[in-house]
Amino acid sequence: MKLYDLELSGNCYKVRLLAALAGIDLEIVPVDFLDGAHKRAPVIDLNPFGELPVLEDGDVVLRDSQAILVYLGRKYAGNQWWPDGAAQQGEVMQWLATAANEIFNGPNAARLVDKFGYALNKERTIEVSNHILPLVEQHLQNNEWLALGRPTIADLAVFPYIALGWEGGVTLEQYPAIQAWIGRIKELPGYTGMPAI
Ligand SMILES: N[C@@H](CCC(=O)N[C@@H](CS)C(=O)NCC(=O)O)C(=O)O
Repeated sequence: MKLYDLELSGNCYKVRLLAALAGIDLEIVPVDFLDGAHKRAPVIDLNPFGELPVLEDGDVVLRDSQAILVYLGRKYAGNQWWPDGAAQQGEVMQWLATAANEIFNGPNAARLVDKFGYALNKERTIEVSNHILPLVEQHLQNNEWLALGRPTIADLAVFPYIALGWEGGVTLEQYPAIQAWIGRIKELPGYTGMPAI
């Protein structure tokens, strides 16, 4: 099973992290992102959106880190990381949506501006971050994990760009419960990091 990967991408890291924690074998295929290799064949043929990560598992080809977490969790990790029940899936899913919306447009986008020079509205990235981080903090003041009272792919989807936000000027001093949660994630057996986390 191949993961078309960029080491500095938090979206790719989510997938590498689940694989490490759940003992899933991944062949990492590094993509020369700076040279635009994700916009050319063969990667663009696998993902016409021109984005990483992309997972190739035999005939199954998937884009989007959240979708890949669901697939790997369901297919290769029992129901520990992605649960079976409808209510439980909904509970996890609401955080996957948060990862793809507020976290993507907040801390992730702030980092894209500062670290990679993307021409995005930096002020807006800070506004979005200042909206979502207090909500995550409030949730984690009363819960050890984002969903189901245990580590799930909800945590793996939301955590990377919150932890990387400092590279975009989004720091966590005001958020002790988030800091403690990041500490708990780092203690999970099999945990692996990425540059800047
Ligand atoms: N919703 C996608 C977003 C993926 C995404 O934005 N990936 C970035 C790298 S982290 C990318 O490939 N961007 C394309 C570009 O900037 O040219 C996911 O969660 O995987």
